[in-house]
Amino acid sequence: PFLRNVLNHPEFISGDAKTTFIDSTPELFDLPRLRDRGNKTMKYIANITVNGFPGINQTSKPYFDETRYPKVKKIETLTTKNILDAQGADAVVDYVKSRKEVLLTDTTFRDAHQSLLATRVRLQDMKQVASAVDQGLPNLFSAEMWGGATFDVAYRFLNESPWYRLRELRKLMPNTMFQMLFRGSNAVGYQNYPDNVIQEFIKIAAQEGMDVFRVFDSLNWLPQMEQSIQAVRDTGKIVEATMCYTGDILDNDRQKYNIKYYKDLAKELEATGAHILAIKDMAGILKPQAAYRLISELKETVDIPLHLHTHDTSGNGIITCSAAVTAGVDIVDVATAAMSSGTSQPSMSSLYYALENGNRAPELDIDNASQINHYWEDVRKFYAPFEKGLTSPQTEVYSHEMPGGQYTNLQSQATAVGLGLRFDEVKAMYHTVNMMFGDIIKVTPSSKVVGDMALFMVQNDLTEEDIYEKGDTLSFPESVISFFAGDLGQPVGGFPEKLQKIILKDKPFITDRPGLHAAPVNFDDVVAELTEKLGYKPGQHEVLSYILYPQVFLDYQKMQNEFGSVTLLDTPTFFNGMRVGEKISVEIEKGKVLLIHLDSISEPDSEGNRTLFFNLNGQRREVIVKDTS
Ligand code: 3PY
Ligand code: ZN
Repeated sequence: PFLRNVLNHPEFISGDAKTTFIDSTPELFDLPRLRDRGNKTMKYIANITVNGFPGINQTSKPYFDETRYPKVKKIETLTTKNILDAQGADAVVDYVKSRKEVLLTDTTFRDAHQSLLATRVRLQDMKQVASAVDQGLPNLFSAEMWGGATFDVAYRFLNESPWYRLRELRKLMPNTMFQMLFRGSNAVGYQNYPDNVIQEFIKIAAQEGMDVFRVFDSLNWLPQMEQSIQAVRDTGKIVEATMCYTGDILDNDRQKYNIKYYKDLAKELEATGAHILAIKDMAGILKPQAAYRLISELKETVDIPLHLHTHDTSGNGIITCSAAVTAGVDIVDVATAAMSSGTSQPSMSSLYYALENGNRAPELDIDNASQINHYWEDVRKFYAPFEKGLTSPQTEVYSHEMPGGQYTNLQSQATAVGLGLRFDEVKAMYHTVNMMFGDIIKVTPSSKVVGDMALFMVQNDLTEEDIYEKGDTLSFPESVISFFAGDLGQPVGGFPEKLQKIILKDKPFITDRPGLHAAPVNFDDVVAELTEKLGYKPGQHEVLSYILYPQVFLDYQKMQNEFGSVTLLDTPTFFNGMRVGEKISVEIEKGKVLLIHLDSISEPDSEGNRTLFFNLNGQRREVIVKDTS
């Protein structure tokens, strides 16, 4: 399987090459381009081999057993995606309502790894299982594979374009509805964006293949969701209007978020024209009895289908889902077993058996699910350095209420500021801060504000009393100031005034929608600015990425120029580089393979540079790298 080039092409060797040879086989003549790709790829590998991947402390590349690729039986059936494409969003809603069985959304490609592996799962690993999911699990309602933190993490840490991820998976999964998590006016970011950015983002995401948008606001504040909900409706795709669940409806001592609160909110969300109502239990604190009551009463309150999202942090996720199914929930979120439980979603296979023989058991080919699960059992091992999650159920989540996706992140943040060993204190402080803030909904980005404040207080050994007594002299984290200024919208019941004064000092605050204060972005100006920076006219998706994450996007472009697309490398090589004597192959296009062998690595010279001796498709190559390790 050597790289085919003109000299070893059979027709050339046999002397049969005609004058039309170049026209009919142009791919043989782009050797310089392939060589350039090869050189850039080796440069990346050389760098990682010598200096390691940022944030990974492994000293040598681990050995892994051969991956078990899934062998699924293809099941022919009409899917939700087929219905959406042929008949539109309302037909999907009718289909969901007509089903007796509960439907499932598979979150493996998004929330599962966001919650377990710091969002680090790469496209390459999703691609190898994508067709198996599409063909083997066609009864899924949807696959959640985009949005939330995956958008910026892909650029920031994986040198991967989230748009490319969406397109590639779309090709491999033509019969599965794709679902994304959309943070309302905060889009896939951590701050408020102008309305026209929100609208454009949704339009382009829908064009690129997104089907279901779960729109939430981090304070459950409707004005921050309305623009997004309407924008999704305008695309003809499906919008899930979302209520984030916090508190405990069955706790009589904690009635800020009681059943009436959720029922009233459900009616308001339905009135926006949403197709589905999502109940987003981002921390996994919806206890089974509460789930039964909440779903039962919501079923009587609204006509649109209900979609439950929970996390298994407490270990009670399956019971919560099962109670919700008994109460009539239409769709629930689960993840493939090997990527489930703990701070992730409950296991798809476990829920299957929990409901088996009941009258709402999901339609699921459990053998296909097992095949897919074996694959993930193997692939999850590649990401061991990012495993900071919990190895056992944590019922203390009922007290700190930290979202599943935040837990590992906050743990890393705590470690980064030297509080790794005091994480228990940080969790307790997280609860204290929530109560100081007036008991707010905590989900990205409001959860980040609570986390930042908790870290700030533990780091500076501050108690709640200290904040009230000497708050005037403290400089609070930027995110906390911005939150109290109303930049994320208004919390349920308003801000606690005394604390707001202490934190804002003389800074003004707003009580209306932040979007009303944000001037629309002039896209033509941004295109011009970005064209100048990139040296080519960007696509609208790139313009959006630049607006949302200017520096992150430019850094990604810089990495692309230097190392080419590293998305295609296998994950162990991407994170660990190569061992001396190892050979890898990278299929950079169909039938075009780079065969890379690392022969040796020199000792550092007087300037600390090492030379790596590679063999690329039979040709010797040297790459010099500064050893900064
Ligand atoms: C996100 O916004 O990324 C979340 O997963 C919130 O739960
Ligand atoms: Zn979640």
